[in-house]
Amino acid sequence: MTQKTTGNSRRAFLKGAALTGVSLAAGKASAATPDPLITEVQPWASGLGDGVDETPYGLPIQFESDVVRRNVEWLTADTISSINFTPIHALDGTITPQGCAFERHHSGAIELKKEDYRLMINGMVDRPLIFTYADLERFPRENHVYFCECAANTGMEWAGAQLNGAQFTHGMIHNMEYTGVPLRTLLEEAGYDTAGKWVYVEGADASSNGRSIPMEKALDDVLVAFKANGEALRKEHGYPVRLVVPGWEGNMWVKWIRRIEVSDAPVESREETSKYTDTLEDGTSRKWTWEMDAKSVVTSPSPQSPIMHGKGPLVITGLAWSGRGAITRVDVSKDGGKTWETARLAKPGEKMALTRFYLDTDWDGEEMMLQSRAMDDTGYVQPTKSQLREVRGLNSIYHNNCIQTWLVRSSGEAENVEVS
Ligand SMILES: Nc1nc2c(c(=O)[nH]1)N[C@H]1C(S)=C(S)[C@@H](COP(=O)(O)O)O[C@H]1N2
Ligand SMILES: [Mo]
Repeated sequence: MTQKTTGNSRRAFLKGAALTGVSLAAGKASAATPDPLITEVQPWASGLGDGVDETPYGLPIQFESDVVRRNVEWLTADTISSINFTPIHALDGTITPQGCAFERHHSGAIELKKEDYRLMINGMVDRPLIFTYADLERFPRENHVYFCECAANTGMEWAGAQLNGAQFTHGMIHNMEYTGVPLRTLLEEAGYDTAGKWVYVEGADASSNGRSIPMEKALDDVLVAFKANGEALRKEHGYPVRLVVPGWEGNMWVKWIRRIEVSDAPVESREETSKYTDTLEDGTSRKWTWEMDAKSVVTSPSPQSPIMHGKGPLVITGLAWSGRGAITRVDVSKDGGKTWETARLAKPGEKMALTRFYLDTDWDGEEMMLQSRAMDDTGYVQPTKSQLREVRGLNSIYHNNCIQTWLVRSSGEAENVEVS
């Protein structure tokens, strides 16, 4: 037997709920009509539920089975060198469960046992070293929450509104609490040469996904992480060990990390030349665009999360983040950027982590052009699409952090549209 929530019961609940700040104009109806969900004994109260060991490792209840990663088939030739998207339209808070956090692989997700895991540090060091997984666990560790955003997130939207859903336009992002050892600690253990201005990091998968990272960043906040949200990394996120490079493009977060070489020059690998550079209007390309600029998106209402309840109290919510610091303010517009209201941040913004914002509002049932605009503690303001195009032209893919617009119709349905 399946559980059903009727419109009636939700209204009844809203009637009884003490909400502040908004008047519940929409929550009238029912009380006179008896609600069988209240007045009759239901099947789930007439017998016993599952015992404690029914699912030794739990999964979401069946009614939530549509809250999953999804890919866009035409984007890539196969699923091995491909990407899928976090269902951000259906999540709340800021922590992304590993089970639905987007995946990006260049040669598939590999299966690597802890026993077979090795991490080598070589190059300009006093003592080239090889660490086992057990070795890494003996260094002092830290916990930090950071977002990881693929530089290609929102990349398909450069020329015009394309994908119909926040999951697809903005879902190449996840935000987890990582446990790991600062890379600095391991570099010090190896005795890095101060003339070494770069480290080259590579993974154990066939693609290796090698990237050059300036030594200054390597010594600052980069983590060699082995836990995410309290548990072991999932295979698809780099089990048993991945690099965490706070605020910088996802491509540098090398999974299944196996080697770190200290050098005096960058390698200029495939991933930092032919890929992950930004072609400008005159045909030249920007490189070393590591930081992810401040960005935000309304996650609900949005095309996959339409308004179902008609006019009246409406919670508009979304996510904001900046690779350069903490989010200080998010504004929401209902009229395509003509006027703005300042949203409520669920918690003060934290450096290089997702921030949840809410605008608790009363919807008049009229069409809206919903936008959000993030600001960070460097004073940076998220640009409009035309502001971004003025600087970057139309040839770019990566690092598209422009303001997103959802057209919300009076029916409550929403659609991806462009307001430049
Ligand atoms: N070894 C290795 N590391 C990798 C990749 C890869 O294919 N191989 N993909 C990179 C890219 S492009 C991104 S955006 C992030 C994605 O991390 P996720 O799969 O945990 O979401 O991992 C990066 N690290
Ligand atoms: Mo990426």
